[in-house]
Amino acid sequence: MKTLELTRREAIQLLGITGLAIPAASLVGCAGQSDTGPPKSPEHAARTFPKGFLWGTATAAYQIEGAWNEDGKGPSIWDTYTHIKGKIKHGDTGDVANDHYHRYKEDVQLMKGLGATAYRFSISWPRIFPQGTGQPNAKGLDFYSRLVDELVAAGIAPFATLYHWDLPQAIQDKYGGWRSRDTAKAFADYAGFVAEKLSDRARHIFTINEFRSFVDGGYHGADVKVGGGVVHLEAAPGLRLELPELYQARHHAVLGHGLAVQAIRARGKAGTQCGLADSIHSAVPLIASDEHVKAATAATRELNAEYLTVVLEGRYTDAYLKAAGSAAPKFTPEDLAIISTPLDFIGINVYKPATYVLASASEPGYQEVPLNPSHPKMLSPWHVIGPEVMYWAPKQVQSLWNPKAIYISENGCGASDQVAADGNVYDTDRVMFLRNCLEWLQQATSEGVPVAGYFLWSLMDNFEWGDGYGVRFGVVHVDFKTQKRTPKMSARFLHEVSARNAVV
Ligand code: GBH
Repeated sequence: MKTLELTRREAIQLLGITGLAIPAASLVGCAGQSDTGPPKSPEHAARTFPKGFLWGTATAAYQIEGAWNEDGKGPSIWDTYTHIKGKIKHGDTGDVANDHYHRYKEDVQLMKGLGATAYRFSISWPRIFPQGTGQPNAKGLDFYSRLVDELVAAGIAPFATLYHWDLPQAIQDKYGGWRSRDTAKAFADYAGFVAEKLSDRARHIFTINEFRSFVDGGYHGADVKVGGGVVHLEAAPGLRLELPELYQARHHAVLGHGLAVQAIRARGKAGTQCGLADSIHSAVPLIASDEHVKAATAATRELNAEYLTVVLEGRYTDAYLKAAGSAAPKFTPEDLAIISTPLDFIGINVYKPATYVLASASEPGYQEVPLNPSHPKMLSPWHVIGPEVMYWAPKQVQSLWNPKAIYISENGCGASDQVAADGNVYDTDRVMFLRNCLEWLQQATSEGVPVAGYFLWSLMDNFEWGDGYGVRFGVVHVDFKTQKRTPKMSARFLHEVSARNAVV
């Protein structure tokens, strides 16, 4: 059934009543709907999300906390990296960032003001273990403990991420970071410690955020073709290793995830929900008919072979190992069993389609469709617009791996927001982007895809890695000179969505 929205005049014509003054209210009554607004079709009414669906925002420690060397925190590889001249636009660093370390109470109130029911934040490993391993730093743990208490008191469910890229510099120095299995083991020890201390209140834990970004970006670097342009990807520690070492680092990262899950289960409070947050590479069918939909799902499985697929299936795909050739990672069957330790949920960060595909008669059964150079983008040069991925990504996760629960652990967009003369921030592009994404997500949940919550990236403008403070992702504007926070129009939008549990 097609959505039928009538203007008052059309309704009058349809009813064949002309020349009569009919009060608007009685027209609404004709459609048998509520007493305000235009008539609503059943589809309209069904723009709701499942009962208990969580609405939240997401952030990461290095991007907002600041206080980079306070209260006994050890340096992370991002502290080192941003302090190298020329690495970050405008020489920006996360030294102060949003000063969230000191302003967390105010920031939790901001979340409350958004009507948020959940919050995804990350924990800085070197705040808790300044040397990466060994003696914990009580003051570091205390910060997160106070944050979690504050969230719980505000009725906001804390979702903690253990690793959002800020590896202790000591671990980089001692072990060469993710080049070594020792890093995976140290990560598990840290994960178990945090679970023991916080999982009585933080009932959901994400191990690792976006393997590809910090492993491929940090150990190899890449130039990615996007539409007509090329995006240069680099992350701390900014190494340029050969392929065999890259493949091995990838393996150690998923191994670290698996070991951490086991440590959380062993030391966390019973019933702690454990998963990961990965930026799934979802292949979107250019044409949504059966053969292309099937081909796209197969493509998504292959495009995630080194991360999600091995975590959820316990094996590297044949095509992945074949393509790697002599660079393929070295691993044991025991490694694979650890890596694929069952999870309670899967978090997917969804910003854009990885690619569009069509079915193909030749191997591997699908063909990537080159992106038209004129395909529209949001502000970030990588941010190709394709909101239908918010339907296909969770749908494909369900059909490939059938998890108990899926979270959209990130979705959002960068913009160049400014405070207008009237004090408002009119981020119309962000509201447009978010609404389109949520329309598609709602279609997925209405078809029974088990998405349990949505985290908007980000609560507030923050340190956007290599782009510094120039690209703003927040629904709250931050003036980095004064630390003044100003909710944008998108904050108002999120509040409405959360209050109604529906697309608005
Ligand atoms: C997230 O990554 C991060 O988790 C978060 O910290 C960050 O602030 C936020 O998004 C905004 O960037 O290969 O064409 O995709 C976003 C996902 C994945 C986007 C890698 C950039 C590189 C270009 N990122 N992607 S492409």
